[in-house]
Amino acid sequence: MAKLVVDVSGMTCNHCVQSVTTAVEALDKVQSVDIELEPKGNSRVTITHDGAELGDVASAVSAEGYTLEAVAEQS
Ligand SMILES: [Cu+2]
Repeated sequence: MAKLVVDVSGMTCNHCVQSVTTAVEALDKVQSVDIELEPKGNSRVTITHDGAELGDVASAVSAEGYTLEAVAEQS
């Protein structure tokens, strides 16, 4: 299982967390999503996956109205 950690801007509350979790978990090859909400900055999104594409994650995040700002860790 691989891990992808990204920083996402624009998330302010648990509704945002739920939206992003649902959207990213719906992607192919994503096992689980864990989000550390940081309402005043970038929230940290940890994705456990089995070959998911970074571009697909970025698209899912932006489709919900948020922005993938940076990749913090990829393994
Ligand atoms: Cu919100």
